[in-house]
Amino acid sequence: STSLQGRKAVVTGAAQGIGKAIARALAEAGAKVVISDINGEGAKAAAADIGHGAVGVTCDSTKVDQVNKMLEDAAENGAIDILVNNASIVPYIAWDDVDIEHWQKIIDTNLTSVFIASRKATDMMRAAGRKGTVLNIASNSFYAGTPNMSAYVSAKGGVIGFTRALATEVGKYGIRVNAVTPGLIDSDGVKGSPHAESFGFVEMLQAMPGKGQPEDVAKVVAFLVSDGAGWMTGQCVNVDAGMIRL
Ligand code: NAD
Ligand code: 4PL
Repeated sequence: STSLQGRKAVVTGAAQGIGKAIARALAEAGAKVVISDINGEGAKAAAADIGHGAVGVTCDSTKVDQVNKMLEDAAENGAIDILVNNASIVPYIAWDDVDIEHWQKIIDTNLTSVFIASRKATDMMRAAGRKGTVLNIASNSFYAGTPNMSAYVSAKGGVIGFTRALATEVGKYGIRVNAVTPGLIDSDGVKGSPHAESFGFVEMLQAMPGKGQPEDVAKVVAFLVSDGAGWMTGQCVNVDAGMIRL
């Protein structure tokens, strides 16, 4: 079934954009959702907008202590059932401007954060004997080698590698680990960035023309974290209107 009734879920970076749409889709499917974001005010506003008992909390996904506490709180003396690692920075930066500071910030925020939350969440699931699931938001830029985001593309490749490895490590406990690779999406972050100028180009490559919306990703995520996808793990599902043909 695709119902998430009674499940406890955490979505990181969910104050806006794709994360917020995922939080809404999980809440509408019956999950109790914690919206975690470095922008705590935005997280609380998103929770109020979504309703269904969603809660917004402040948490920097790069900080081990903050993430561990956020997940302990969300678990309410048990374990969460669903972790969606969505928080990330979506930079637009010419290759000539990519320095070590940029590289390390993006690897930390977009890749190491996924390890930090997955380490804690899967440890808690195992301790509680819970067959939970982790869903990572990667990007089709890993396949396309999209320009002006070299550190980002590298981090997302790392996320896909980690998805495959973690699925193996925790499969014996019944914990599933999957990823999705959205194409360019008209999220809050993209609307206010130079990426918004790229829609014409990516639509030309898509089998189906159109601007990808956060909800297009959220629907697929809601399925992948449900029991309907119970025999899927270690997979990476591409969601980009056919821009990339795997
Ligand atoms: P967005 O910029 O609209 O939202 C990102 C959210 O993450 C923000 O609320 C921000 O506050 C939060 N965040 C950033 N750093 C954080 C940190 N250290 N700790 C906690 N929260 C933090 O982004 P979006 O476009 O909705 O992207 C969401 C996800 O989808 C990201 O993983 C992104 O890489 C991925 N993605 C986006 C696109 C796209 O075109 N928009 C395409 C493919 C993949
Ligand atoms: C194809 O993940 O996958 C722009 C910005 N274009 O963040 C992305 C493509 C962007 C992408 C992405």
